[in-house]
Amino acid sequence: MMKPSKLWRVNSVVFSLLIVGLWVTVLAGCQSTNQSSEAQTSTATADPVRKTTASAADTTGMVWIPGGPFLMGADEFPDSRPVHPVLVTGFWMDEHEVTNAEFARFIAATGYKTIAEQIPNPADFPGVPAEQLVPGSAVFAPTAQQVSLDNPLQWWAYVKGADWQHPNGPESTVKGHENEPVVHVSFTDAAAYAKWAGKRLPTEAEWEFAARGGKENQPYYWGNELKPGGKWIANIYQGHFPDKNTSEDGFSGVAPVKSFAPNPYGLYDMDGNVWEWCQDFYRPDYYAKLAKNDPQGPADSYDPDEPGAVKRVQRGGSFLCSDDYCIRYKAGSRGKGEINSGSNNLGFRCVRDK
Ligand SMILES: [Ca+2]
Repeated sequence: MMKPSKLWRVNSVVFSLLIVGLWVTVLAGCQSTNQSSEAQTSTATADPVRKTTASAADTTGMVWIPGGPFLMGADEFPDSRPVHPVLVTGFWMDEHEVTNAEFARFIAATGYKTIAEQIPNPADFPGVPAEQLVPGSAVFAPTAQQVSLDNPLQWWAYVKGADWQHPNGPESTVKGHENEPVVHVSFTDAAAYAKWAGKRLPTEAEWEFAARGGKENQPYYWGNELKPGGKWIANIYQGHFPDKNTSEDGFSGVAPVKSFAPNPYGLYDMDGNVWEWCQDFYRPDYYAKLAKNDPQGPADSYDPDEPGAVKRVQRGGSFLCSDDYCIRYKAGSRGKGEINSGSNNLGFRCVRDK
């Protein structure tokens, strides 16, 4: 599967698709996204972030990840090669993805407005008529029949009024879904939450170390088999993408956190459910640097598929991942997304230093 990018909306002025405000996606992994540069967004979020209210020492709902050496990466994907030795210092990590209930507390305390709730800045979308610059976000919709998998706009739509409180559009709600992961959060939004909570987003190396759960490298974070013992153990996609989701794992969309068993560290849903933001900039060539001790990622981002976009790493895949299409839920694989874009399969969790 792939991810939509609001930025694409800008670039696709030449396409009539723009008229309906669709975002696009990029490569062969599921990713999501939208508009402008980091510098532009820091302005938008400066105020809400200043109110930091959470206790600096509170590790409630977090688990201690001991740290240590591991082999990072996967040979299967060009941007996760080479597999190389990395040493990670111990840290605390949220045991599950940030939920709607948790995010609601952040909003109530700060009045923060997510990117999806803001009117896109016309300067970021030259040539797009003002009436099309409406708040919204990318929502997956299954196609009516089998389609070729080369155009994500067939199953991703830019939906006016879709945001974290309205995951599927203005008529939808998170009421009754408090325990599900918050979605439609951009990197900018996730970073603002983390700062408020006295936490931070994980580095890509921390995330992968935690997801591996102390086990040696295997195709899946949970082991060698996709479906050990005939049982689905993560919320991914079954059936035929993107037209027929058989939901054999029990969920066609997001699952409440802790619906599946935790990994050896006590972490839930490191695989599937929703993509999770990491703090590192994305570059496909970063692993060639062989950064060893607590890698922090490259100094800037570059994605040849969308060279003008500032992107950060995403990890873990989502409920839309399968071996049919988006296989980026597999161990060591990487995702990426433009920093101001969100979608209904993208969330995050936080970490805290000792
Ligand atoms: Ca599922």
